Order: sequence, then structure tokens, then C-alpha cells
Amino acid sequence: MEKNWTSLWLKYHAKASRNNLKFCEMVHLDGFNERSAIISNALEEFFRGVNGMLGVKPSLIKEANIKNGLRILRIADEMIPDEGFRLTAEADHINIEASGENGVLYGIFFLLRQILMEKPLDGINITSIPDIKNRMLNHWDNLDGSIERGYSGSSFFFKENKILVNERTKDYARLIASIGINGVVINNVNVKDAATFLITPAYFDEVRKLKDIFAGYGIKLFLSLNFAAPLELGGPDSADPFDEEVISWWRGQIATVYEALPGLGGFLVKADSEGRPGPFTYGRTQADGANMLARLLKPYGGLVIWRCFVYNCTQDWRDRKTDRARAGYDNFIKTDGDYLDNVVLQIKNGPMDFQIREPVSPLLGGLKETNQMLEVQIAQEYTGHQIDVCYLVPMFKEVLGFNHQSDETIFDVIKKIGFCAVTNTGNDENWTGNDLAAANLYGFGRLAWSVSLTAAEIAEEWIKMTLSCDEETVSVVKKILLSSRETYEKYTSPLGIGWMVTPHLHYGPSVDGYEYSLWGTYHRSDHLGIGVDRTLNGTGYTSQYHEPNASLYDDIETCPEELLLFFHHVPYKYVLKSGKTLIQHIYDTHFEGVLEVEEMIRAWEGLSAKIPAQVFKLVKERFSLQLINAKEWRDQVNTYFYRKSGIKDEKGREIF
Ligand code: GCV
Repeated sequence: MEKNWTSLWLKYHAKASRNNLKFCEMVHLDGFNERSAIISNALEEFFRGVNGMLGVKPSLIKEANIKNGLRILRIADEMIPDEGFRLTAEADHINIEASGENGVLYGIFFLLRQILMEKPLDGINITSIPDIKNRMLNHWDNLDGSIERGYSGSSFFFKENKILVNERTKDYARLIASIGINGVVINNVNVKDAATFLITPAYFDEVRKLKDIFAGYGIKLFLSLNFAAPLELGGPDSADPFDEEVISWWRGQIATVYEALPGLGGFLVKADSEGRPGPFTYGRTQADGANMLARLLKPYGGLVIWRCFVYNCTQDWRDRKTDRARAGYDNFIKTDGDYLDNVVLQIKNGPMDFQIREPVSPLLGGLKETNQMLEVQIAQEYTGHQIDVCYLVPMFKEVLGFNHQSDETIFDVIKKIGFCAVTNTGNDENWTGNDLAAANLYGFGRLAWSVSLTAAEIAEEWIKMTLSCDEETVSVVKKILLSSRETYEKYTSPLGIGWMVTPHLHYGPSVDGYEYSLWGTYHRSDHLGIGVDRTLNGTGYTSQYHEPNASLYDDIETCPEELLLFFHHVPYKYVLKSGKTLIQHIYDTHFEGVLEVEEMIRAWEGLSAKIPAQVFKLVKERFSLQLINAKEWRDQVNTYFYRKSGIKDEKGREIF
């Protein structure tokens, strides 16, 4: 198969400084088996990397007394847990110490990263242990090859209801292992049609091949499951988790699955959500549904990852009391403590749906006795479709660092369980549509491994590995990435109100696109003001938070301004802390957002001689689309609010 995909940040064809050569000429293994899948992949990676970057072909030697090489040593796991590693440099060799094979793999990737970034290995002494247990990617890939909310081509897992297993699969596993990912769900949470059959023998052979490829890189494979599978696969005429026939059908099915696919990580389930069936259909709780599956998976060590994206998607827009933001908490809080220990609740970062600015979901950490995993989205469904640049690591850091209760952050809540992202990959040559969007994939993995890394540090690593170590390139691209989220926020929906997007497509403006819809996504603008009253006088959503956040959000004076319109209905003439009125703030930020995109474009163009030609051209094309989008947003939003409020822009700029 001819390779028509890039190697992203594993750019071993770039020649690196030969200073590190003295550590790369030979390898000795002590306590690890060179023939085990993970170790042999780790060695292959090392050989390939240093061969490409340093032009050396290391040999695997038996003698422990090595010079100019790498000594890989197994140590007891009380010192460093399974996935961690310690790397120390001595005069003429480097030691990688680990208690498990994954640690060796991650240690090698660390080493290669240093070489790629031209960092000297001399004197290195680091211990690295992942901060979060499960670091997962969720693919929303369908079996026909399409990808729900995918903006990078088609699936590289599925095509025409068949599973693809090829060299690209292995390269993908290498890429995500290199950033510490240890779990992957290959199919869309909306499990329909052929996807329902993934748990039947029709697909076992191919799923097994995928599972084994991933396992060789320390990654567990998971499948999304159709809760209504019994009805669709010729089982009982029900999916009621209390029905004995249903339970026994699942028991048989799960036994067949695990016989064919031992080591499968488990299942991800979207139930009672956006038309997907679930336990509510039978008057049962979410815990009843999740536990039924978890009980059956327990003997096989499988997990049930149960999504909390459960809300009423057939709401009446006239109804001001029902509030979609409340739904996750209202539907799940009552079941806290009811889940078996192999159930994990997967909760989106915000209470709505991956908007550019939302408060942190009160369900995260609101639950006290339940395993929780944080879900974010790097596929930029509402944040620019991988056309507009929007580096999301700063947002993810805000969420993890959110102090949801005294001395407890979201990171504290999820660290022993997991962090997952809806991924942004597809079969485009550059994997992520926009080359710059790969910084989100890279960034998610690195952050999940080490939450104390700053967004700037991660951006810098990514730039050096992917584009170049040239100082100007690093500084210009870093500036673009780090300012991109705020820029996007400026020209789209203001102060946390969200939405205002073209319905269904979710790219480009349509201020009233969802205003009179069934989806519970309203901005409630009138001639006096804008925003949803979610205070105690409104929908009462603020009461779902712990103190001090509940009071902070409830009071318009203390509510963080970037979330003002999420929590309050605010008059256009309300004066913000900047001294500007709300309406003037809306006008100003929308004009600024467009200017900032123009500035980014100029900065990118200045790098024309320094960026690989193909990448330069493609990103430039995306930037021109982003500029059109930003102008459209600016003009539609400003015009809409000018017409609603009748208040002119103080600066007299053009509004239509
Ligand atoms: C997979 C949003 C998206 C849907 C997605 C859903 C979810 O509503 O628009 O495409 O479905 O979230 O997270 O389940």
C-alpha cells in the first residue's frame, strides 16, 4: 500500500543534531522479552527513529556492559507503576527503567521526542508517570466510512461496512501511543445499522486484528454498543435491563464476544440520548441499564463506559423552565453510588455540548460515589470544523483546573478514572484536515499524560516536532495557536451564550438557527437584552453547583463575565467591568475577532520560506476560509443585535 499519509509529529525523516548519537548505537534489554509485542514495537520504533534522524543502525546486544547505547531495565513496580518510566543518562549510555512494558514504550517515545526537538540527552534524569489512568480517544466513525462530525476525510477504520486493517492502522497506533493514549473506541456512539453487528462473528476476525495491533502499543480497544441490540440482532423483543430473557441474551452475546476478542476493553454506551434507546424506555434508571451490562462484563475484566449526554431533545422553545443545561445532573445525580465498580460515567466538559465557552458541568464532581471520566471534543464541531484554527488545550486546562469544590479540582475528580476526547482524525493525507488542528490531537494526549504542562509548552513541543525547531517558526506558530481560541470566541457567540450556528452543520452563523427549535439551545434575545436566566429566579441551574460557585454564578455582579450570558439575561446597556456596555462589547469583540484573523494570516504568510510547502499552502487556504467565516459571523451577529436593540456602534463602524 502506497503511503499517502504523513507521519505528523513522528518526523523521523528530519535530520537531527548528532550530539545524541552516543546514546543510540546499541540497546541492551534486562528483564524484558524482545519478542513480546510491545517491546518489539518499542525497539522497532527506536531503531526506526534513530536511523532516520541520526543515520545510525543500533544493534541489540546481550552484554549488560554497554557503551554508547540504551540500557532497558525492569524494576519493581513499587518504584514506578506499570506505565511510568525513569530515564537517566550516564557518561556513555542511557538507562530506561520501567516496571511494565508500556513504560518502556513510553520511555522510548520520550527519548525520540527529545532527539526530534534537538534537546541534548546528556545529564537527563527524569521520572514520568501518567497523571490520569485511562487516556482515551473516541472515534465517531461509521461503518459506511463516514465520520459523524468528522472534518478530515473518511474513516480509516471502516469502508462500505468492512473493517480496514493496514499499514495506516499501525501508524495510527504508533502516533497515539507516542502521546500516551491507552484506549480507543473505534466506532460512533450512535450505533446503528451495520455497527450493531460489530459484536457478532461477522466482524470478529477483523476486530481482533485491530485489537492486536493496538495491544502491541499498549492501547485497549473498546466498542460502542447499541443498547437495543437484542431487538436488532434477533434476540428478545425488548431491551429492558430487568427482563431475564434480555439479560440471558446479553450474557451469551458477551461470552461470544470475549471468547473471540479476549482483552477487549469493554463498551461505550450512549443510551436514552438523541433518539438512541435506553433504560428510560422501560422505566428503569441509567444505573439499572449500566449495571446489567457491567455485571456480565465483570468476569472478563471489561468496563462499561456510560455517557451522561441525556436530555430532552424535543423541547418546546416556549417553555422557559425546562433547561437543557440542567439535564445531565438531573438525570444522573439521583443514581450516585448505584453503579458497579466497572461502570464509568463519561461526562462532557460542559452541560450543553462542546461550545466555545461553557461552564464546567456540575455533574463532574457533583457525583461523589461514582467513577467519572471527562469527555472533551477535539473534532471541532462547534469550534471551526478544523477549518478555523482553534487550539483547545487552554480550554481543557481550564476545565481540569476548575475548582469545583474547595480543594478539589476536576482533575482530582477524574484522575483515577479517565479523560477522553472525541477525536479529529480521518483519512486525509495530513490526518486532521487542517495541519494546525493536529496540535489538538497531540495536545490532548500530552495533557492527559501530564496535566501540569502548560498550553504553551505543549504547543512548542508540537511545533518543534511537526514543523521545525527554527526560533521564528516556533514563536509565530505558538502565538497563533495560543490566541486562537479567544479569537474564535470573539467573532462567534458572545459571553458564553453559545450556539447561533447553522443548524445541523454547526459551521457558520445563524443567530436564530436554533432559537425556535426542539433542541433546548436558546439565547432568548429580545429588544432589551440577551441571555438565559439560569439563576434561582430562572431555571435554577445555578443551584446544581457547590458553593461558592453556586452563589458566584447566581449573582450577575460576581458571575465571571466570560459566562455572563450563559447564566443571566442581561440588558444591552448593562455596564461590564471594562466600562463598556454589553452591546458595545459585542460589537467590539466581533470587529476585533476579524482583525485578529487577518493578523494571524499575515503572521503565517511571513513563514512562507520556513514551513514545508504543502503544509504552508494548505493552512493558508484554510485561513482564507476562516476569514470569510469570521466576517460572516461578525456581520450577522452585529447586525442582528443592532436591529434588536436599535443601539448604534459608538465607533460608527459598518453594521448592516
Ligand atoms: C454522536 C452532538 C452532536 C452529535 C453527537 C452528539 C453526542 O449532539 O451534534 O453528532 O452524536 O453530540 O455527543 O452524542
